[in-house]
Amino acid sequence: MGKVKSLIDYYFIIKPHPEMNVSGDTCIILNNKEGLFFSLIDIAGHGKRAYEQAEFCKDFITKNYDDNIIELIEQIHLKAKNHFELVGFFMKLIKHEKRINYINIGNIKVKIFNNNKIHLNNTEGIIGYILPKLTLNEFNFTDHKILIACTDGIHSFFEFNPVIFNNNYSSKDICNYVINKYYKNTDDAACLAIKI
Ligand SMILES: [Mn+2]
Repeated sequence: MGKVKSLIDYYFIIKPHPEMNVSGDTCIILNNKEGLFFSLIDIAGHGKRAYEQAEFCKDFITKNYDDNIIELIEQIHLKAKNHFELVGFFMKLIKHEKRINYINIGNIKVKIFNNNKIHLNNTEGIIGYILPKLTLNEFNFTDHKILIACTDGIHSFFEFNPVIFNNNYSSKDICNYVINKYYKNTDDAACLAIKI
């Protein structure tokens, strides 16, 4: 018998700066033996150059992520240093242990919703410029929750009330809702939603 893959509903939407057709915000999702890995990054600036730097990070993360989030961020920092700067949210979801491990460097907002709302910690710093000593954060969950991560192209007061939508709202619906309601229209924007 083959192993049954646990299905996790996740989705992301990237919206470029209103005067551009490419974005310096991007999302990278990888699936390895330990679980799913998600990263949402926002390169400083926007337009073609930011897009190319984001593509570089996407490629680098895809090739180099080996289950160690701290090591990965330190490697990106060294690659970016003196070239470009970024903020990023990096997390690993180990669903059967009902746990996520994460590091969120800079100003990406990450909120977890069910009946109440929890903000995940941010670590001050800018990858490629100033990186503090990194420690992995842990969040344990007991029941189903909705995680939403947004870059600063989305108003930071974004809200999502699952009671309004009932549980049939997919991660795609949630992303569309957040983008339609809270997109600033002045910068690249990215929204990632995961039903955990
Ligand atoms: Mn931004």
